Amino acid sequence: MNPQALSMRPALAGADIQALADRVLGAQRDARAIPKLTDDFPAMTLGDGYAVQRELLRRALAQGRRQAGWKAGLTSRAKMEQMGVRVPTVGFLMADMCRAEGSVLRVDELVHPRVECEVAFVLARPLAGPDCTREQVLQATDFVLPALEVIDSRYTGFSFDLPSVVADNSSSARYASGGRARLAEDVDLSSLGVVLERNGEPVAIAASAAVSGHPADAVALVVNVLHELGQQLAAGSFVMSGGITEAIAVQPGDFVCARFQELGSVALRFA
Ligand code: OOG
Ligand code: MG
Repeated sequence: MNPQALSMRPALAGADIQALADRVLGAQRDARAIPKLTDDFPAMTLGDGYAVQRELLRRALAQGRRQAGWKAGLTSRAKMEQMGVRVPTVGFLMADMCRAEGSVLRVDELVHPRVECEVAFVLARPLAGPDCTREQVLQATDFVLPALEVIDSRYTGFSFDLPSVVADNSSSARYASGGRARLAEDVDLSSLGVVLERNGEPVAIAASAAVSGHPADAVALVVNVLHELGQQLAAGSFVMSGGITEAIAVQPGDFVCARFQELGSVALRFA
């Protein structure tokens, strides 16, 4: 990887950012994989990745689509090891990416979907960086609830590096929340057990501490990255704190359910 890849300073020209946003959107629209962006743009930095992501968000808002919130990505060791990227990322969530719990998702609208189980936060108050802490997140939180994220890298083989995955909005595709909403102070978010099941079989088991030591730390990370990008979390934001276990691939016919201690369960079906 290029040594500047971790830099938040953009290296590419504005026209390149536009062209890369076109590539990502084309792959999303056609549900077909493309080579990771750094293959053609080896000088691309993390800052360029976020510049592409910001352009994707700008275009979505310009179409009248509504933003629901943000997500953290690559916040657990299981996810970092699975993807070979060891720097957490953020991505945006649009309201039209949300599906009701229990609903049926079409696999052919996506390239190669995978499912993750996550703790989601809904904020009562805005949060801004820098130096946002776990305590500030918990104080600003209205409630927490269990969520499934369906990620779908637009890159061949679900294989990427840091600038490329950030430009792909951290593989965001769909999400669903469900279960039981709880006040953050009523549950110990550092030690909630979760079982991820596919077709009734447990495929991954972990505890919420796998996410940055505490899922609220992952939300603080989102706030601090957004600060670097000149943004903040609005009141009412829906924020996903990142996959607790590794992500699991799904095929038509699969039924995926995450059962959380204290928070209940959330499920999706694939066709
Ligand atoms: C990047 C997105 C990771 C998570 O929860 O860790 C993510 C990927 O693995 O494709 O959403
Ligand atoms: Mg995720």
